[in-house]
Amino acid sequence: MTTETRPVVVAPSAALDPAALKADFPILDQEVFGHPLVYLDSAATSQKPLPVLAAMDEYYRRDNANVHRGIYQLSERATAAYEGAREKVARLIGAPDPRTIIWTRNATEAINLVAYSWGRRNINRGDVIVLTEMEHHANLVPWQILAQEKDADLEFIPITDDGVLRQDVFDVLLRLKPKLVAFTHVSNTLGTINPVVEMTRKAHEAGALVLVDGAQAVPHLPVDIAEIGCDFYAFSGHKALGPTGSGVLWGRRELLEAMPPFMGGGDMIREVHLRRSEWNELPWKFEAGTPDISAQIGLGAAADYLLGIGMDNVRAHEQELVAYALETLPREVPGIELYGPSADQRGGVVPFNLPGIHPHDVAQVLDRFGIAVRAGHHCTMPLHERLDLAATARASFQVYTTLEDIDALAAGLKEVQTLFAG
Ligand code: C6P
Repeated sequence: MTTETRPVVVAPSAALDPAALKADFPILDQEVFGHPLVYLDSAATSQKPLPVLAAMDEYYRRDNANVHRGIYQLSERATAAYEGAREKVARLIGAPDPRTIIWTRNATEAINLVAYSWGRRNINRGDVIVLTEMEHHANLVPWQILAQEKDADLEFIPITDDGVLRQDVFDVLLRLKPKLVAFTHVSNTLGTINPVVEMTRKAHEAGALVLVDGAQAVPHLPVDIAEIGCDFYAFSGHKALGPTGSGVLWGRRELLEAMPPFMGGGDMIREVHLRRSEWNELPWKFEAGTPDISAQIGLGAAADYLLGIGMDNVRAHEQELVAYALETLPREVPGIELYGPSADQRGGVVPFNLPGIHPHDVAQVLDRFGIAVRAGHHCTMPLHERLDLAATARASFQVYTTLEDIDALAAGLKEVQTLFAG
């Protein structure tokens, strides 16, 4: 039986009802060019549920004051909400100690923090850092800057044509005794879920530290830092149903203790004299200046929301969506090219191309039907080079994505083909 004629077999994920959850996301209840909005760009940023909006609203309406500074009710309430959010996020990723959760603006800042603070102290001339061909620029450029400054070497784990990391080559690269291995948990472009536990174990056996970019993992699957065993884990809040401006670096406590501050200023100090200062304890040593208080409070609410649904249920739902998309799109949209591994090996991301039509044109026409997808290189230019693709279009999912959204995408793509055939 060919892919075209195979019936769609997807088990419904009983524990999660995306149509009901949609009601929690007011932004989704709108029309675009006269069509109901079909939002398929959650890998770029997710939409925000009512509890997140409410938590931020409450902070600004009732508690707005700076944190850790005022000895008065508003500041105490703001501080309690801000620090409480740290505990919620620690629960979401299985971090045993909330003081090892460092607030950042996003995953990019979290990775840069490690590159500047740990990297500048520990990477020397000739040292090797191992990355992969599928990294987002956020987990590539900071290491390029560091390697150029320190005259260190970057090595890359290649991918197969299906977008899976070549573990055999990783094993060979580990013989170079790298100081650091940094890789994404889930690829933002292909959706590949990398074997983080096994890769971390192998890297540690070779004497390397491990940084995992979890920007596309935390929003979509159960993440347990303790089980992964890595040394640093970075992610953005805005992809995990939280607000923009919220992000996290988790680090192993003894490493964070030994690292110098990334930025200097208020709140990150214990004592300041004219010619020297003493640093605050964790996590505040890395949080100079007034933080994005409402954003981190919103992220705490997002963590509660996701935990309330259950990350196993989120993962099961996205697996169902990916399986459905991988079956439906080739059947309904003749000639469509799909990239990436099988549904069981990928998160909620489906990149594609319609031969002969630029993905920007595809996205623009889809927009006229109310369908939002991303088109371009998705901040993974080296990965696109490796796959010999100038660009791709990408549909990406979240808890509120339904099978009907994928049907709408298929119908929209047929319209694109008709338009460009004419
Ligand atoms: N990927 C996408 O559309 P920031 O911008 O710091 O919130 O996230 C950076 C980042 C880091 N790692 C991975 C794996 C990512 O996917 C992203 C962001 C978005 O795919 C925007 S380019």
